[in-house]
Amino acid sequence: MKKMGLFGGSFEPIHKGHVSMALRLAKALDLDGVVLMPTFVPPHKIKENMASAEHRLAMCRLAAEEYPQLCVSDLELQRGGASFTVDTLTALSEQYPDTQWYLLVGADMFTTLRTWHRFADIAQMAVLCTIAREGTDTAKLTEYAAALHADGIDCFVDVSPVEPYSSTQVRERIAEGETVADLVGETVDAYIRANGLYREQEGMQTQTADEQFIAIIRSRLSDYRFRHSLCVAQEAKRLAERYGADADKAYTAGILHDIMKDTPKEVQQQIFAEYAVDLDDVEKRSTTLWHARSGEAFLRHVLGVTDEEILSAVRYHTTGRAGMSLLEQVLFTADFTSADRNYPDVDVMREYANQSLIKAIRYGVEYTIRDLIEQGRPVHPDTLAVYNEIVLSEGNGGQTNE
Ligand code: DGI
Ligand code: FE
Ligand code: FE
Repeated sequence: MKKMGLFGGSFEPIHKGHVSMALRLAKALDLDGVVLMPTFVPPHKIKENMASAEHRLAMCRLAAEEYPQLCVSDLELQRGGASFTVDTLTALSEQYPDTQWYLLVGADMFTTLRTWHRFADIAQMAVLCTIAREGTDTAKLTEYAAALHADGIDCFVDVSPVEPYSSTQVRERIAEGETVADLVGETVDAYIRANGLYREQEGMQTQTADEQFIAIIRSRLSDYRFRHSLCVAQEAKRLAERYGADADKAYTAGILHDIMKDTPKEVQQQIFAEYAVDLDDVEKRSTTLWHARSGEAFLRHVLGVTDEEILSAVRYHTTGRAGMSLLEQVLFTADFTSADRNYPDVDVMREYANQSLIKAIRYGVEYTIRDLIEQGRPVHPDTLAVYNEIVLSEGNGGQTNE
């Protein structure tokens, strides 16, 4: 009969402490080998700079390479989802008949074994083993083992500690730019470096473009305006889905549309000068219109946004224009109907937005024009052009003519 150890763990990453434990067990119990079993890590537990299952597996294989006693199984990773130890032992027993299994668990986990799923079956299929780490309460360990023995359960406890390394320590040192070859060995260290694993920048690079844009507007906008932008993004996405526009672009345009809204006038003027943005007469007078023009220029020239559809949606989000694209219509409307809006007839506007974008845009434009007239402010020609376009095309702007 063969004697095999089973050592499961997230191995994130595997380090010399793990290897020492496996080798110590193999030697102490004269095992034929030890199977290292990287476990599935549930998605909600994966932090930004964690390595993928493939990387964890590859590092285990590298660590095991120089020791003939060690091998690596991807059984639990293949299974996906969380695995119970009892299922893994059952599968291994089928795969390797005539084998006595020795289950190696960390000292901290050992004293919880009785609570494991189908513990009695685990104890039937394997001898329960653990090895102390520096700092382990060994008295507690031997006491727990004695109680198991008293119940007729086979176990093995080695109280002379292995190196006190931990995966957390390895990741922290890498994040601080320090070398970890002494903790994980040369080959694993080389693998980590070659793949840029566990570095803080790695997490940054995996940020999506939208996440980066959100971080940028967060730093440029007030709490109120930031929240508004996220609400507009959400609403633009919803309207895009409803009306068949590109939902991803709508979301991005929503995040970005007011990016210059809280930027001082002098800074916006600099942008106009630097990027040769020509303002027309109404725009020159109405500083409330500036953020759409400076926003477009900032996105194009500073942030390097190249998508012309997004750029023009931002440019025309305040005034609208005749012949608006679908994306422009979606953003223009979302700016009126986003969840944060609470002007008196927002409900009417939302109802219209669900009926037709044109209906909503008309209502919004009429509202704006009326408001501007009341305040004696100029109406931008593009805004008048949208109004006229809709009224003329619907043919029901009141009476035909005089
Ligand atoms: O940036 P938001 O507050 O989310 O909304 P917005 O970009 O629609 O800006 C609204 C402001 O812009 C509001 O003060 C009215 C003004 N505005 C909208 N259309 C026109 C306008 N101002 C002028 N002068 N002419 C317009 O046609
Ligand atoms: Fe705006
Ligand atoms: Fe807005």
